[in-house]
Amino acid sequence: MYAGAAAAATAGPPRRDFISVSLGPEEAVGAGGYNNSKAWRRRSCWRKWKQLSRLQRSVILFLFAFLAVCGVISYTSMGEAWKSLTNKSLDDQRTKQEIPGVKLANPAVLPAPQKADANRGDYPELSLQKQPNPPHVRRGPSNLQIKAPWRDTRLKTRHSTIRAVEELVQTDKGEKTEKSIISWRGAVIEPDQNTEPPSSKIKEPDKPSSVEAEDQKEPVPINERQLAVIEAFRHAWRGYKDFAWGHDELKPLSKSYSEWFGLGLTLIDALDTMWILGLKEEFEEARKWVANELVFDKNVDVNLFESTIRILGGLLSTYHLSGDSLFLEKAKDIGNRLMPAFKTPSKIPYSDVNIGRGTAHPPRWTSDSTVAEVTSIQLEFRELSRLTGDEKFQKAVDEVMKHVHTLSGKNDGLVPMFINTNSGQFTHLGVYTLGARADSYYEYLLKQWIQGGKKENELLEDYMRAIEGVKKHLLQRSAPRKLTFVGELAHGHFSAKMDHLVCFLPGTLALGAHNGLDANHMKLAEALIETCYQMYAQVETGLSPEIVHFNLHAQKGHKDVEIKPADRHNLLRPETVESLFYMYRFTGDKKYQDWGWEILQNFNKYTRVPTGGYTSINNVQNPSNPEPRDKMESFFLGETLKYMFLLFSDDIDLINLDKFIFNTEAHPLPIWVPA
Ligand code: DMJ
Repeated sequence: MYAGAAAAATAGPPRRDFISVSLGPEEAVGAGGYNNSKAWRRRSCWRKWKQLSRLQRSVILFLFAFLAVCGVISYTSMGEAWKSLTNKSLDDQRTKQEIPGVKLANPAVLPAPQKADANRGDYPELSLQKQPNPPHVRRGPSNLQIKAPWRDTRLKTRHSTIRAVEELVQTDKGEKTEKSIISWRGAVIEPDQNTEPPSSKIKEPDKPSSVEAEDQKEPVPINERQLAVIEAFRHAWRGYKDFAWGHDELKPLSKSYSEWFGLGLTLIDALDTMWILGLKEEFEEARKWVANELVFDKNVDVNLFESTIRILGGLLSTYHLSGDSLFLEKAKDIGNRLMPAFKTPSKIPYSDVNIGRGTAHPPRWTSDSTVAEVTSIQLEFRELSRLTGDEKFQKAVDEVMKHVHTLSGKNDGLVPMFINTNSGQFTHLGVYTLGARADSYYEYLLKQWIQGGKKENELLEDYMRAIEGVKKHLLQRSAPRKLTFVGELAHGHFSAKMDHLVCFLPGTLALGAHNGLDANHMKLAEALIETCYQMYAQVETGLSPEIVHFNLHAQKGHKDVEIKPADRHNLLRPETVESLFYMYRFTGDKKYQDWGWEILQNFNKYTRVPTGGYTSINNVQNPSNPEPRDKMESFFLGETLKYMFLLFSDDIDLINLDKFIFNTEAHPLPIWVPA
């Protein structure tokens, strides 16, 4: 018994300033004494309550309610503070620890990228609607309401997951673990989850009824194959950083660099890949270079097409993903500097522009431009107009498309490879290919139509007609495996030659079918991607050459694919991996991931340079000496590794194809009226 209570029970009137604890009915005091029974207390409280006026009762009730609300709020914010404290210390520990086996090029923790027009935290919630307009930039149309593919929490989860899987891979080298790994934020990673045999279509969740609904989706954890892509990217980036920082291309063997335009091409091409892969430190460091070192006011000739798809496209997509207006400012600058290219008698642009002097010219030996080049800059210039409100960019490139639409010299929608900047007419008539010099004309017909909300009928007409032209004139089957391939036509003669570049086509056909075009396009895509895969699988190194010739008749001891000595090189090109990505997204058939995985392993086997970087090779037929060429093209980081990473992902919202359209350099730009 509590001593004070015992004293009260025996010593007269109760004192009200202490707590009494009664242990049993027998201890209750008789009538007239202090009655502390529960029933009595309840009755007495109730009586007191009844005696209060209505106003007093209301005031008391209000106070109770107020205290309850305050209690809930302070409990929640304490919880958050506690959580962020815990996370911060985990983050701190992590940044201090080096990832086992993965040596970062620069393990320093860099400051968060600063927006040119506002302070912002790391990778904030991104919404085009919410972004403040940078100075002098007009708002885009209100129908564009696109969110970045993930939110802050999503990216953070990804970083922690990357580390968890890295630890798994490093500790387990070679042998498979039975265990699931749980990251510190609770994302479960099944070590074997992506090595299963082909199964069904990716389960597409129901369309979110609103953007908010989409935001609530759980991020899909990174898997081992994606981690291998991240590792490959970091290895390539290390070479670039150590030996070619700020220059156009890495020469990984001679540990030096080459310049093409002198504009840090690899760095700009790789920006959005770093964002998508979640490589925050690398991104921030590159962003710093763009802010402090990237200057376009240079007396240098650049190729209009290449600088549009790589630089303008790269800056625009990075702007959309990061919300950082620095990239839009740079995009405007280069866009304006490229405009002199359109000052030609026909308005068909010249191939080259001096971005410092504001002059443009065709190549020295001709006044022709390449058809693919003048018709594959539209996605970027149109988007620049939408973002800036300055219609001159879109007007210039739309005029080119309208003009090409009306031209004669096509063969059932197939276009020649050259167009004259004076007359505006096709030249070198009679040669038709889906490879070099014509390829992305076809790709951009479809993609512009999608970008603009599927309203520009001339683009669709030209695309549909061209695919019919391909079927009629260029499709053939090889022997012995009856692989469907796209050959070339020269003055009525069919050639069984196919560039690796043509392997963009299965992906484009699949994208068209996904957007409601002829379902047979998907069938054709399936046949063609098999062929593109065989262009790797039938070769000694498992890597495709630049060009193959298909056998049309079975010959003993011959495969479908023949390679000429001059065509044996591999430049680390993306087209097959690009199409594998589309095919996997739209079918969910895991064989496409497995094929991509084989290709990545072969890149690692034959093109990886131990001191950092990857190199093009001269001979895909000689595994013991593939003859490294000492050059890492910027599209290896801009395209090949990005498409690999996306191919291995099961997250359809990681660059949702109903919201983004990839330019021909794999830079995602928003669809103006998303599906
Ligand atoms: C890239 O620059 C682009 O994909 C372009 O469309 C074709 N050539 C390279 C990659 O192969």
